[in-house]
Amino acid sequence: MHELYQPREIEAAAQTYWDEQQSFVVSEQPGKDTFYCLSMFPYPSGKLHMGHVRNYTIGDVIARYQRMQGKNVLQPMGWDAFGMPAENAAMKNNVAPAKWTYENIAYMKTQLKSLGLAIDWSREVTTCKPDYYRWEQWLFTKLFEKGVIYRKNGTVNWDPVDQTVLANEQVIDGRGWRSGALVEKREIPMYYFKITAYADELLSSLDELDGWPEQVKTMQRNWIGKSRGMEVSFPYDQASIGTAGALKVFTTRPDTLLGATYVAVAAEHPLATLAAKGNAELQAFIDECKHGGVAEADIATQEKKGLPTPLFVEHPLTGAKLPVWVANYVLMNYGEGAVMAVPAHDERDFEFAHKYNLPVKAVIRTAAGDETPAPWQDAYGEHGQLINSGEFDGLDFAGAFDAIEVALLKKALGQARTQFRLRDWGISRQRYWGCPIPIIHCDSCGDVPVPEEQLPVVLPEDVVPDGAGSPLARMPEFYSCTCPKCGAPAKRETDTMDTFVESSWYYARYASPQYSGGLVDPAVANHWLPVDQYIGGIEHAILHLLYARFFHKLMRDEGLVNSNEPFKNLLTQGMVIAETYYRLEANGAKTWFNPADVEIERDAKAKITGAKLKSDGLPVEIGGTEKMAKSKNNGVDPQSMIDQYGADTCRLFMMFASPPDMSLEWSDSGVEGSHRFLRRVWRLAQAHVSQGLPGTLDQANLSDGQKDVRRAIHLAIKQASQDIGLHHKFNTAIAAVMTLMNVLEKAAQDSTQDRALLQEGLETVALLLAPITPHISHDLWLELGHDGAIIDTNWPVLDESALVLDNLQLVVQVNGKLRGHIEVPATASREDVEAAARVNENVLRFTDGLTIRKVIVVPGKLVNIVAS
Ligand code: ANZ
Ligand code: ZN
Repeated sequence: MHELYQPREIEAAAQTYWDEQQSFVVSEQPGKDTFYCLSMFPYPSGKLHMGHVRNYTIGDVIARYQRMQGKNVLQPMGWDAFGMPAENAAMKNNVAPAKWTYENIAYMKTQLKSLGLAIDWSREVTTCKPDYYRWEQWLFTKLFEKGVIYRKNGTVNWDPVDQTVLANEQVIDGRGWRSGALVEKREIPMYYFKITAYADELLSSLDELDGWPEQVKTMQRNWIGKSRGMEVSFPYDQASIGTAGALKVFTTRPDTLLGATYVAVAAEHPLATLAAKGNAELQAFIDECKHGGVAEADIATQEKKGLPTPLFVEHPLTGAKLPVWVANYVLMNYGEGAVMAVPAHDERDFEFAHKYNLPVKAVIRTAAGDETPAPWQDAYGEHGQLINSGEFDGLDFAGAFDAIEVALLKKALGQARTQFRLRDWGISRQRYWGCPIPIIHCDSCGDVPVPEEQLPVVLPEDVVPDGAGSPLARMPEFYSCTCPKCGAPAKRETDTMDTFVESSWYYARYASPQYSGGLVDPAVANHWLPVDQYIGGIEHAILHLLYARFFHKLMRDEGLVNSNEPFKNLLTQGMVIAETYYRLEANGAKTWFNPADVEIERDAKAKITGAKLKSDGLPVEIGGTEKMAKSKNNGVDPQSMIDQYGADTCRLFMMFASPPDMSLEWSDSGVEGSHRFLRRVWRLAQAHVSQGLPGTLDQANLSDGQKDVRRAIHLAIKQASQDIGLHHKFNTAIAAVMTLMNVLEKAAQDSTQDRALLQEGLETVALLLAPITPHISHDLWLELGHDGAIIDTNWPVLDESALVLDNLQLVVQVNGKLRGHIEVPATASREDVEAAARVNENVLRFTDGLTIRKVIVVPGKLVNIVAS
């Protein structure tokens, strides 16, 4: 054993051993408990960042711990390899996205391997490879035939200069991110997954996910947004509209029906189109509404604007004529694309009515009891008793809901309806680097799914996009084809799928990654699924997790899996944050400096007084800690840390610095501290091993001091087992091992018993650290004389008897005041304890001259002597 801890050497040796033994390659073993541990797979952006390292270390600690519990553990890894960054990099560097992506994957794989993750690499999946996406296309055709996927016109962001569709995040302040052109809304045919058909189940089965953070479930519930309301029809005023008919609206507040003072429709609504005929001003407004992003957040915050029309509708209960407005706050693809406006009780309507001087009629009594508070300062949005509503006056929300439904039903002008905020999932992207949509357009047969034997529709990999629309749409060699039904010349779809589609089912593919008979081999998939532990960033709390849950149900309904939910337990890891440093430039902009290039200045008490740039020695401002990000230049490259200290130090620091679900602050001194701790472990083990290994411990004959050491060993086992196994609190588990190390370093090493005890202690340290710092543990285990590898060893078993104390320390009080301590045998009777307390010298002193009235013994804790 080397005298010094040399991580580079021992890490290489451990990794070579695992590779040669194929230690992490797993197969189905009937009868053995399985544990499927999955970390969200990375996008191959170039190199690992700290967030990845944290995510994968957490997953690895859990996987290795479960393996030590004797379970058959599956921990796979792959690449979420399609997506826009590859296209952007391609344009910048003039390389094909495929080449860029595959090179990144190769590099990042070596990085992941250097972390020593217990991954079954034989199951690696890469979503941009045809052997992966062919199954996505296969499922697509099945779902298209079933009607779960359909095609209809959808609204997209259109960049008129770049002639391309933009994702919401590419629209910045209403303009295209590259061209700066004003973005337009455009209607184009798109494919949709009918996720709304599963809305109810996606909502209700959240209740079964006990192993998910409450916060994530709440976010999903809000996203799905179930609301019970009523659809209400406002008959057309034929004089102004010209035809018979009715304007349908959806409202969650039918109790406010008598407070409706106007109706408003979306710019795309047919009544808006009708009113705009021959009305240039209105047409211009409608066109303006079609500009700007389609993101909901933009719509919620934009200034409310509208124009009146000459059209009127009739109130369904009173027959009063209400004007029809066109308003930018009404969304076409929500509810009915029209609202009944109740300014007194709806925030948006209030703001609008205020601006355009529309009447406000209060129909709900406020909590303060106001009937007609005027002037109104704001809408009153709470539920309450009805007023100014004729026969409905005095009813509460529920009563009014039902009574108004009855009244509307009688006139066939309304009925209760449940509606979801969730929209169908539009998956068409007019981009190159994605999975081709397997549809062929034929003039006579329509949209024909590509037959199974013609799959996959392979994406050509040698294309360099130029940013102006999809290159596929300009490649006849890609899109020219014949119709599978009639054989006539036809055109292949050139849109690709949203990359969220690939990440919605990869976890299932890992079960049988090479299976060529289908998307999954159902028997094998059911052996492993659902995932026992899923780990990833909170940024995926909504979309990715919702889509994956949806896909699981789709796969279930195709007979591919038999569970209802994909992820039993979810751990959302916190952010990695670091200090930021900047200088204010003359133009007001900030230049950010990387922490590695900055030197901290401290006063005598080590308090930070300032910082300066290493290169020029001049001061920089300290900007506070923030999430590691390119924009603030505060990222620390994990590779440089691994190169300098080794993977184990890196892993130990990440797990020790904070619990996994909290944010982790980067600290150089924390890394150094972790490294020092591993060196201490090494030093103690080296000193021990160099004297030859001791014989077995004679447990029956331990001195008091030796019993204390053994108790420390088993206390550490107890603590670490609870912390890792039950709570995922790796930081406190590590603290328990550190406490044990303090004891072991001070323990006597004279007798053979002492040395046998230290052997048990060091073995325990190696085992408890094995999930966290697997390389050093691997080496120590061999040095401590074991033939087998620690990776095949079980987690240490707690010896309860070692925790039992021979003697107990009790607190002694006189009249409730602490007056001393006594040590008594753990087996002492109440009488013995009382007797020992009575003769304690402090007790004698404080009861001198008094009569002892009562002695209270709380076993194992204290004795209180009441004297007066
Ligand atoms: C009248 C009313 C009175 C409303 C009131 C609210 C408060 P959730 O809960 O999200 O489902 N709404 C309906 N369709 C809309 C559309 N296409 N664009 C914009 N807003 C629309 O919201 C339902 C409420 O959102 C509906 O109830 C409607 O306004 C509005 F005191 O109707 B309410
Ligand atoms: Zn045809």
